[in-house]
Amino acid sequence: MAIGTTTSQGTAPRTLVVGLGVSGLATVRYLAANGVPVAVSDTRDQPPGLEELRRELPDVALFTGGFDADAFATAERLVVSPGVPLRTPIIQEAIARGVEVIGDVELFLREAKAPVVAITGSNGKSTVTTLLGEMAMAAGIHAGVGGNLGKPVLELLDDKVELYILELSSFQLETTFSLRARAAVILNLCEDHMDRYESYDDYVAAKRVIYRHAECTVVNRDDELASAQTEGIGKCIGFTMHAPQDG
Ligand code: UMA
Repeated sequence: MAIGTTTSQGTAPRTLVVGLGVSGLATVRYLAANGVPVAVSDTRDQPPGLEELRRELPDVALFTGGFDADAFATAERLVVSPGVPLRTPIIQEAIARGVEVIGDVELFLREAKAPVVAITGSNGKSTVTTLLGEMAMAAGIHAGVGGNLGKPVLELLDDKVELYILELSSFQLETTFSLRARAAVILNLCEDHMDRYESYDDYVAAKRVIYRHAECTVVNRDDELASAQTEGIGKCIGFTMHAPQDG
């Protein structure tokens, strides 16, 4: 059901936000605040961010109860929420047409001015992210802490922030291309979200994006897959539950 089909901006929205949950709402707010024509599509009739969107940005076109074909057809860019699988046919069609498909983390990285520490893993990533945030605070560093653990990354953007500490899920990493982390870690790997991936290798590959272009990789020496292929990416620091070895 289309419950909004026009915008007050006068032109067809060029950016379509796919999914109106926590990250979708933050994305719409961010784009609207920057004057970018935006529309939203969600498969639910009553997506979680509906009331807030209506209240704050009543002119933003919203298509609910299914992914609206016209809204996708006119979009030049999709900002896809992490919970929406990229294999969704209408998203695959957009990719085939050459439409840019990114996530909120990618938008964030294009704007963030402070270095990023990026944390992923199948388990323990929220704990490590929170702990690192506490350590930064204790060291007097103004840190922005968020991502998959709750606060959407676009809500962290602030010129006063000296260091961003982000928990990133494999879903978020699938739509992230500009990550150049000051330090990146995959804490551990085990089968997770296998309904979303064709194979365990696909899931691992999604996670490994975190190491791409990292200045420093922090690797779990006890986890072969999490620590593999980090040579040549930058400085590498290992951790282990066993007796440490060289490097
Ligand atoms: N939606 C569709 N079609 C679909 C799937 C979803 O329209 O096929 C819509 C839903 O109707 C809903 C919206 O998309 O309105 C929800 O989007 P979302 O699932 O991406 O959830 P958000 O509220 O935006 O929260 C997301 C993360 N959710 C997921 O990755 C599933 C949150 O992680 C994260 O905290 C938040 O962004 C802020 O960054 C949660 C999570 O469960 C905690 N993460 C997984 C995990 O930790 O294992 C990866």
